[in-house]
Amino acid sequence: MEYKFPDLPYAFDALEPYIDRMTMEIHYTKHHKAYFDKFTAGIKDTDLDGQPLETIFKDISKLPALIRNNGGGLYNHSLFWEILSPNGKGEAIGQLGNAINQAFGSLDSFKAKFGDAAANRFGSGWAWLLVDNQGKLTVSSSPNQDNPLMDIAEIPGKPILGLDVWEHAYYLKYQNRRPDYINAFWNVVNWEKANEIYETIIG
Ligand code: MN3
Repeated sequence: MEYKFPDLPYAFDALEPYIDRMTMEIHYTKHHKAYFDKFTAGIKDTDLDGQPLETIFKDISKLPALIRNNGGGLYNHSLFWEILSPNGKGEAIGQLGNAINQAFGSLDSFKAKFGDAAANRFGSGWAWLLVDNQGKLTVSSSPNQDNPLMDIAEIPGKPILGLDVWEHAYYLKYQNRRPDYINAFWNVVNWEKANEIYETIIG
């Protein structure tokens, strides 16, 4: 397969006022693009070239940091853009909505738990909603550009929602106020897409 730098599914200013235009533009065209370029350059002359990222992540502990950091950056941002939407604001729907209620008690208690994971991730990283390897819906966070698909993950599994808590994701608008950015995130979550991902995972 050929690696793809995905289109942004909406305009740079579509998530205003929750995520500002300039942050989106720099985040997508500079940060995400750099992960893509460095990953594709780094993987090119190895025998893993063309392998799906999910396959590469299963053995990431044996691979160079360049592949881990940039492959993670490529995957994580591709998912991130997909689970955001200017038509967010909704409630978790479908089978995912039911599973969230079952696993966390309510959507609000899920948001609190996910928000804690995002706020307490020291330095740069991501917060995740994932299905763990026992099939259970759970919350985790990871440093840098690691993710739950990697063999080094604290809680391995399949990601549904990821929230980027690197300062480059929020500093222009929110500066040191990461919790405000986390709260704003809930206004732009694409629950339809999240449910689609969940239903694909559980088959
Ligand atoms: Mn980022």
